[in-house]
Amino acid sequence: NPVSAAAETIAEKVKDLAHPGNEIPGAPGPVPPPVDEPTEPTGPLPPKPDQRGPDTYSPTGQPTGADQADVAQSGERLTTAQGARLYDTDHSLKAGPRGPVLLQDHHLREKITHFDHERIPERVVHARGAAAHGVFQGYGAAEGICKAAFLGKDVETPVFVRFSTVLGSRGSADTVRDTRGFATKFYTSEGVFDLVGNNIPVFFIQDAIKFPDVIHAGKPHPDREIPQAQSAHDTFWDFVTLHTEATHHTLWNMSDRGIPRSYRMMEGFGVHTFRLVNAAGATTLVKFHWKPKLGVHSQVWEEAQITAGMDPDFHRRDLADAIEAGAFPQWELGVQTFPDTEDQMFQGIDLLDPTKIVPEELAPVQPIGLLTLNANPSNYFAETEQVAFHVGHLVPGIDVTNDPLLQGRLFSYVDTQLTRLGGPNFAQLPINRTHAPVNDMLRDGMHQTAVHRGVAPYRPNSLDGGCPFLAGADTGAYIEVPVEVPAAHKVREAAASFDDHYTQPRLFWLSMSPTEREHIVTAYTFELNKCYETAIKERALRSLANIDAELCAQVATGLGLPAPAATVALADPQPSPALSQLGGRWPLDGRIVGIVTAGDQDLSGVRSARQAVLDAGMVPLVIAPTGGKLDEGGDPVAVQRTFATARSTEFDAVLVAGVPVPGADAYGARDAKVDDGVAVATGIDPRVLVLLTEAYRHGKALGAWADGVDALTAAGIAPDAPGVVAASDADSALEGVTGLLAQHRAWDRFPPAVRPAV
Ligand code: HDD
Repeated sequence: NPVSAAAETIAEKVKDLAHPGNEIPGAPGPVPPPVDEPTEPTGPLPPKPDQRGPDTYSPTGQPTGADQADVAQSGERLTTAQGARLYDTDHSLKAGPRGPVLLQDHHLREKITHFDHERIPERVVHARGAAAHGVFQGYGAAEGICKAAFLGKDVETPVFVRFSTVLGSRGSADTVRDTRGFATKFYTSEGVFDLVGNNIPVFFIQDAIKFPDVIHAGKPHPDREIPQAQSAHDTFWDFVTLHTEATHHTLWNMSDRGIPRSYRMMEGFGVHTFRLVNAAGATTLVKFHWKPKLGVHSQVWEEAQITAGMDPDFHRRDLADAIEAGAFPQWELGVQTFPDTEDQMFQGIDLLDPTKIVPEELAPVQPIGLLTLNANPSNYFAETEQVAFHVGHLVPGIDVTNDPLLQGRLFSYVDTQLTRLGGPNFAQLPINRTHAPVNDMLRDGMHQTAVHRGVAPYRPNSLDGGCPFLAGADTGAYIEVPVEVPAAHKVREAAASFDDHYTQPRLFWLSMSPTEREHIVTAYTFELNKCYETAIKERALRSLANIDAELCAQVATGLGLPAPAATVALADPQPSPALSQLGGRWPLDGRIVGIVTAGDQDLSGVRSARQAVLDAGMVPLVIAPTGGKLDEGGDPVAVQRTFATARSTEFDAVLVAGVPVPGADAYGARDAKVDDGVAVATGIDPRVLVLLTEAYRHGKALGAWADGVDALTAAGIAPDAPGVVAASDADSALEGVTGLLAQHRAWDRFPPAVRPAV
C-alpha cells in the first residue's frame, strides 16, 4: 500500500528527531523516546546558512565580500526590477507616435511607481547630515578599565560616522548656528557599538520627557513654518528662558561652537556618563571625548551667514573633498574617568546631570584610540540616510548609567527608526549590518531580506539541534552590571543636585577669551533682536544676569532694554582654559587658499604659490576674471573660480598676485560702470574689493606680493595691518600666510575691529 510505504519513509527520516508529539499518525515502527531539553551542542553542528548573519548576503541575494560589489548598476544592460532586459527607457508605450499611452506598459508603471516612493520621512531631528567611512584603532590604553575588544591595542575596527545639524530639514544649509551631531557606528567583532554624541558636551534638558518640547520650540513655527534651521525666533527663546536648565547648552550654541568651520574641526562628546567594565568585573564611570587632530575651529557669524547662501553644502563638500584629496580627518577618542561611587558625583559635579561638564583640568582626557575617516559613501541614501544609530547599541564592557536623559534615549531611537525605515528589519540594511555573526530569533516583518531556514525560531527547542545556545560571560555575552537600585518611592522629580543651572554657564563664560566673549555677545544680541516678544527678551536678560553682569549689560545695550540684576548669588568657579578655542598652532591639511590674479600677469608667481600651497597639504584655488586657463609661454594655469563665482567665505586665506598699477585695467576693472567711490578711484574690480574686505573682516590671513599689495590698499587694508603679509614675491607671501593660518585666524583683528555696534 503506497500510503503506508510513504509513512514508513517519513518515520525513517524522523527517527532521530527525539521529540514527543512527532509521531506520524498511523506510521509503523517504534517512536524514539523523548530526551531532556538540550543545553549545549551534542556534537559538531551542521552548517546553518540562515545563521551566517544577514551581512553575508546582499539585498539582491548575492554573496557579499570585499571583491563583491554590492551595487545594482553592475550589469551591462538595463533591466526591470524583475531582470527583464529593456530596449527603451525614454518612450512610453503608445498607440502610435501621437496616440495615448497604454496602461499595459509595465516598465513605465514600475519606473514611476518606484520614483513616487523614493522619499522616506526625514529624521525628526538631525535630518541634515554628511557621513564617511573609516577605521578606529585601539591604543590598548583602556584595557585596564574596559574589556571591549575594539579598544584593545592595535585592534582595527571599521566605522561609519554621520555628522549633522539638529534643527534644519534635510535640504537646509550647513553653516547655521546649531549644535552638530557626531554619531559613530563601530562594527566591532562583538557587535555594533554606537557612540551617538554631539559637538557640545551638555544638553538643553535633564530629562528625556522634555525632548519633544525643546524640539517643538526649536523647529519652525507651526503656523508659517519659518524660520528654517535657526534658533533666532520666539519659540526657541521662550523655551530656553523658561527652562533655566537650558542656559548652559544655549550659551555653548551662542559661542563659536555653534558655527564650526568644518566637521573635521569639531570636538565630539558622548555627553552622558557611561559605565565601563573590565575583565575582572570592576567598573569605572567615564565621559567620552573626540579630539580633532586639526584643532577646534569656527566660522565667524557673518561668514557663516554668507556661506549659507553662497554654498549651503559647505560642510558636506568640505568633508567629502578632504577625504577624496587624501587629507583624511582624524580624531583621538579619549575618556575622562571617575570612580564609580555610590552617589556618582565627582568633586561636587553630578555625573548623571547632562547639563554639566567635568572640566578637563579636574579630570584629564586620556586618549584610548584613533579614528580616521578615509572613504566617502558611495550612495547618500543607502548609507548616510538609512544608517540607524542607537545609544542602546552597546558591546560587552560598556554600560549605561541612570542619567534620565540617556534612559529616555534608550527608548526613542528604535521607535523613530521603525517609522523612518519602514519596519523592524532595518538592522539588515547594508550600512546597519553588524560584522559579527547574527543568531537572533527575530523573524518576518516588513522588508525581511534574510532567508531564515530551520523550523524552530524559539528556545529552548529540540528541532533545530537546540540552537542557538546562550553565551556566558566567558563566551562573550553582554552582562549588565548589577548596580544596586536604591530603595525609593516612585516620584516625578529630579535630584536636588540638578537644580544649579548657572554655575557652569558662568564657568564657560569666564573661560572664554575676550574675542570669544565678543562673539557670544554678538550672537545673543542678533538672536534676541530677531524675537518679537519683549517679555522673552527681558526673560533672557534675567537669565544672562545670572551668568555675568558684563554679558548681560552688553546684550541689553544691543536690545535697547535695561540690564536687570542677578537673582542668584554668582558663583566663583575656576575657569577651564581647555574650553577656549584660541591659542595653539594646528596642522593645515585641506585648508583652502584663494590666489587672486587679474589675468596672466606674474603667472610664474601664481604657479609657484600654487605649488607651495599644494606642498603644504592645502588646496589652492586660482581666482581670475574669467574661467578657463591662464597662459603664458606654454605652461597654463587652470582657473578654479572667477570673480563672479568666488566669495571670500570659501577661503581660509587669500593671496593677491602682482598686478599692474592702480588705474590700469587691473582685475577686470569695471570702473566706468561702478559708481562706488573706491572702485572708481582704484580701477580694481569691485568683487575683488568685496572679497578682500570680507576676508579681512573675518580675520583671515591675507598675503600679497609686488603690486598685488595695491589691491589690498585699495580695499582699505593697510599692508602692515594684523594678519597681513605684504611681500616682494609669492613664496615669502605664502610663507607668512601659512604661519598665520596655523592659528586659524588673525586673532588680533578682533576686537575691536569687528566689534558690532550693539
Ligand atoms: Fe538624539 C538622532 C544625539 C538626545 C531622540 N540624536 C540623533 C542623532 C544624534 C543625536 C547625533 C543623529 C544620528 C544620525 O546621524 O542618524 N540626541 C543626541 C544627543 C543627545 C540626544 C547627544 C543628548 C545628550 N535624542 C535625545 C533625546 C531624544 C533623542 C533626549 C528623545 C527622547 N535623536 C532622537 C531620535 C533621533 C535622534 C528622535 C532622530 C533620528 C534618529 O534618532 O534616528 O530618536
